[in-house]
Formats: sequence, C-alpha cells, structure tokens
Amino acid sequence: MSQTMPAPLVYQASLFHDSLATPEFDFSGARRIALDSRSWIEHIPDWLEHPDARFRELMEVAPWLQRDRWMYTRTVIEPRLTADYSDLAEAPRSLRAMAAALSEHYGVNYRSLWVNLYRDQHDSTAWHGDNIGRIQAESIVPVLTLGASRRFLMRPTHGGATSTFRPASGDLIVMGGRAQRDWRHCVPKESTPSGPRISINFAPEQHRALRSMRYMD
Ligand SMILES: O=C(O)CCC(=O)C(=O)O
Ligand SMILES: [Mn+2]
Repeated sequence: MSQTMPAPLVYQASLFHDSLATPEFDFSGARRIALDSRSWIEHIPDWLEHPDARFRELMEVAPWLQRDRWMYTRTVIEPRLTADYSDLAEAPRSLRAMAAALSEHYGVNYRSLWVNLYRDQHDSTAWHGDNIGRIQAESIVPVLTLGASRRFLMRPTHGGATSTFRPASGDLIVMGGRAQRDWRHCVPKESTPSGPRISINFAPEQHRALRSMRYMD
C-alpha cells in the first residue's frame, strides 16, 4: 500500500471557539438491534453536539491522504481520503474527548482511530470486516458520521439479507458482538448527488496495520 498527499480540498475556513473544543455526548437515544443471537448494531441519533464544527475542524486539521493498494494484478486508488491517528494521544482534543466518552460507556479502551472522507457520491468503502475481528471474536466498533448522510450496509459474511442504516450528521453507529467476524459492512456509492461525509472509526488497538489489513471479501 502507498499513500500520497491529495490535491488541496476546498472547504470553508472556520474559527474554533473554546466552547466548541470539548464536545458533549448523548447516549439516551440509543436503539440496539440484534443482527443475530451473537451480533448487534446500535444507532444513536444526535450522539454528538455541534457536528458541523467537528466536520470543519477535521477538514482543516486532519492529515488527509490518498491511499492506493495492490489488488491482485493492478494498483487501485481508494475511492475516499483517509487520515490515521494510530496513537490517540496525537489526535485533536475533540477526538480524544469522543474516545474517552466511548471508552467509559462501552468499557473498551479506545486507543486509535481513523477518519474517512467521502468527497461525494462516487466515494465509498467496499464490503469488509474491521481487522479487530482477526484479533478478538467479539468487539465493539463505534463509527461517527459528520456531514452528509450516506447508506451504511451490513450483511452476513456467508450470505443473507442486507440491512440498511442511514446515520445522519452527529449519529453514532456501533457494531458489536461478533459483527466483525460474522458480518460485513460497507458504505456504497450513491446514484444521486451527495455532499461530503466524514466518518470517524474507533479502535481498541494502537496498531498502524489495523486499518489497512481489513477483511475484503
Ligand atoms: O465510513 C463508514 O461509515 C465506515 C467506514 C469503515 O467501515 C472503515 O473505514 O472501516
Ligand atoms: Mn469498517
């Protein structure tokens, strides 16, 4: 895998007020759905206050990279930009506050995160399971949406019906139990225009390869 700096993105510059620097979180709207007897997904609408401020902050400060990877016979450019904070200590304060709130709520020590930018409807993430599933049979993986709402799909690893979720800006999607082993998830391309969306993906392992070695089947 290689990575290059992307061409500069156009975005609205913003000023950060101290009152927005430490976000607040609300778990009260959580709706947990059993995917099967051992896997679940939780959708928490409006988990994060001021998602627009967080979106602008990440557009400005995240170390966005365009990655590519060797796929069988050719190099494929990933259809999104990504920024890694493999060590949570190096992430912006607002992201550290999110990780701390999630760690306390789910009893998992989130130590690492990566951020995806879907620039428009043509960007996507293919079907996969996060690499934590290779290390642990059960895990809890929170994914926060900022910006545009995109479909987030889940289907059983060995075939079966697809479930569709539509997290809006500030919503949290949390995959739990055996969801990284027995299920696959993706963010498909859309056929209608979409504005930019950022997703923040939290991981318990401080491991640079964690993200890039996802199950891709
Ligand atoms: O963008 C999302 O909502 C999910 C992205 C994802 O699953 C990943 O990067 O592993
Ligand atoms: Mn994933």
